Amino acid sequence: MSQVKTVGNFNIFSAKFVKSATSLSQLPEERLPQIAFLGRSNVGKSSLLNALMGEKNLVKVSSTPGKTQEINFFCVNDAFYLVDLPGVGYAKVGIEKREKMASFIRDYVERSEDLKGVIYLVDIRRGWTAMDLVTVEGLRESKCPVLIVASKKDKVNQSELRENTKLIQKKFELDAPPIVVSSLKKIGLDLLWNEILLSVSENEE
Ligand SMILES: Nc1nc2c(ncn2[C@@H]2O[C@H](COP(=O)(O)OP(=O)(O)O)[C@@H](O)[C@H]2O)c(=O)[nH]1
Ligand SMILES: [Mg+2]
Repeated sequence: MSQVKTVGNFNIFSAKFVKSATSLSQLPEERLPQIAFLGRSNVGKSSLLNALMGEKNLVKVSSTPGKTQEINFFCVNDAFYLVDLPGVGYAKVGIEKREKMASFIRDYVERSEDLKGVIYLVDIRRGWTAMDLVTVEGLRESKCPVLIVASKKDKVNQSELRENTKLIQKKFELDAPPIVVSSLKKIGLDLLWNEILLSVSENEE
């Protein structure tokens, strides 16, 4: 029953959906390090979580953008949580709901003591919006480690890849070019797992 999966160099003994939360009182009871995935709706957060965990449908990939309204927790190897956050700034859900979601995400980021970092996704082909820049700035201000990752590598050719990687590095003021991944083609998952494992093991007694 318990089949070990290997993604990149990382062995996954178990990957489970734990719970959905729509308020801070609903966070998982078990205290484990958390790594959260954030970015605009449709940028590929849920697909990336599935790819990282070697799953196809554990995380729901919605055909309706902006539908995920809750924070979903997935536990890997009974050791840490990967957290699927709702897409930021999706226009069609209405200003009130959007504000509510934004403040819930902000509260979660500021108050979750177990949050070790946020992986912020930007579509390599579509690039960023002002909303992305503001959100990342906000995370940095609240002292939350942010890793910018560019998604959907399979959608660009070599020259677009070079160009857009450079632009993202510059715009988000990164010391090094962002990791570029493709959930579809399973590219870059090894690099990303390395970063995640570093973050969840930091400050471990
Ligand atoms: N070509 C390509 N499409 C992707 C990739 N990752 C996600 N998608 C597609 O982008 C859409 C949004 O993906 P989803 O994971 O639901 O994004 P989320 O809203 O950020 O959770 C879906 O149609 C996915 O199939 C990728 O690496 N390559
Ligand atoms: Mg999603």
